[in-house]
Amino acid sequence: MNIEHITGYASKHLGPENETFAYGTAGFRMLASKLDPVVFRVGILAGLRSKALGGKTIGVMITASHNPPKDNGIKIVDPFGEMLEQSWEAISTKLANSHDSESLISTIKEIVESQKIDWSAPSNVVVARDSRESGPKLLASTIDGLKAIGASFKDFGQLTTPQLHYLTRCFNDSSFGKPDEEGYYEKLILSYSKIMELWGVTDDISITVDAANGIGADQILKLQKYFEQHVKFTLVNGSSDVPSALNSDCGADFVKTNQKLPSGIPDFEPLKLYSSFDGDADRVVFYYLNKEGTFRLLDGDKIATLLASFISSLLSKLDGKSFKLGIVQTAYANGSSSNYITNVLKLPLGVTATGVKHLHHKAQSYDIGVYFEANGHGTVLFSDNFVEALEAQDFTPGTEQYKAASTLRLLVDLINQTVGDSIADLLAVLVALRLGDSKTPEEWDSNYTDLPNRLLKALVKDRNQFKTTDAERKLVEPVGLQSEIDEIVAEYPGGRSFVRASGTEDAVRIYAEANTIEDTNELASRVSKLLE
Ligand code: 16G
Ligand code: ZN
Repeated sequence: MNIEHITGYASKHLGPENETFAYGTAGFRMLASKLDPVVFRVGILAGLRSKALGGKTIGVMITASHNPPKDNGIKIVDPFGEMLEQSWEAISTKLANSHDSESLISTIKEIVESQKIDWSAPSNVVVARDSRESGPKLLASTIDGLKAIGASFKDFGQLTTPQLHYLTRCFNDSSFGKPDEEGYYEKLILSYSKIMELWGVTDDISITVDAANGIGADQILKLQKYFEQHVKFTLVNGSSDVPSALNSDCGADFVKTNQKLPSGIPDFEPLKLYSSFDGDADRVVFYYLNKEGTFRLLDGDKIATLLASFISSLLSKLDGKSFKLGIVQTAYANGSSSNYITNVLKLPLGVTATGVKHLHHKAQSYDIGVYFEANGHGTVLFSDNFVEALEAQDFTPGTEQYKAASTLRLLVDLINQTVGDSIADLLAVLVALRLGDSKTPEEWDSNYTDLPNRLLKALVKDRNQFKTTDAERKLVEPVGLQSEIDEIVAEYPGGRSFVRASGTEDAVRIYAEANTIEDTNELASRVSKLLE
């Protein structure tokens, strides 16, 4: 370890004296102006993580997703494209808070020792960023961290978050795909066009994409070149070069939170399908105007049920072979969607705490695990067992069984296996609509009707006092609060409400749903009064 070399770089990225950073649900995320010392240390950490794994490639993504343009963030991606292993979150937090050179060196030494890192081991890192104005400078500081410990790195410039996850996986597992941006698009077009060919679909499908004025816009334009003969994308809110426009009155988070149309769609046509990505294109939601001209949202819950029904119908054709298909949601899933999954689709339903890593982990317990957060982040995971069984299938070409098995095998390639991906999910939804039972946005929407719901935010003195159990659906602390919530909820037919501390903001969130809008609003406001 060349201490002088490290401290030379560190002197350019000293941390603030009285600030504490924490690796949260989505890595480190805050005002971009505060991030320089943090990203430098994350660069070091990514290098160390790679050394600890004998030189496996680690990913680093600079993004603040749906957050405002003045924010930014950074997160680390593990070799198989998953979120950083949990035990390393505490290690990252420790390093991020080692503000001066001396404490930085001693924390590095501590990590090397506790993780039994061989300093001479190779270290490989891939980095990318979204379209934010603060990105280039923060990327340069991250690279300083990598250089400080002599890590090898490859800078992919601007990518969506799921593209960076894809690349990280490819570098460690060549069977996953070609480790460059082109490889990502090629994998999508190949699987999509083969599915459509199998089913004899020759007509074009058209879809409008609101790209939140983020990196998704650039990538949709590149994608269009590959999909020329299959899907016609109409891009709106595509100004990724106007930093102040990012996520502003548009994008998946805006549409889901406000349950209304984004700005920027000039001629909104009834009964046509529209979609919105978030700023780093790892979330997608859909919507349409019904005949009466009312806005109808098709959120993550609706995506999960659409994809699960389609997959379930394919599985039912593989006679003689049975596989376990399950859905994973969080407490924010609409109660109607959960009832539909259990009572109509009759599929096992898992509920986990908020945050992709929890859902992803639970989804891995099924042969096929469909997981989506209501906000539109999610994917479908196919287990190795299942893929092997599909590859070994010997159905006669041309039969229904053959078509079903081949479609399932191609879906494994189409749907991003590492993380939720707006582009891949969009294509999977288009496939499910074209080939499944629900053909139109209205038919898709009519599977179940969402219960009215409300999400409020409360500022409290110390959000860490709010401790939950049962996948965040019940408070254990502050003691007594849950029974007060239960008493209020019991007064409302179809009522459900829960309170949890946000993992990304200094606030507590209150969710409520009930059979009527009036009841929902009243329930939400009475529960939030308990927090005053
Ligand atoms: C993060 C999570 C997202 C979750 C959100 C909840 C990842 C990659 N992202 O953005 O899945 O919905 O946090 O935010 O895990 P909250 O804790 O502030 O409610
Ligand atoms: Zn995002």
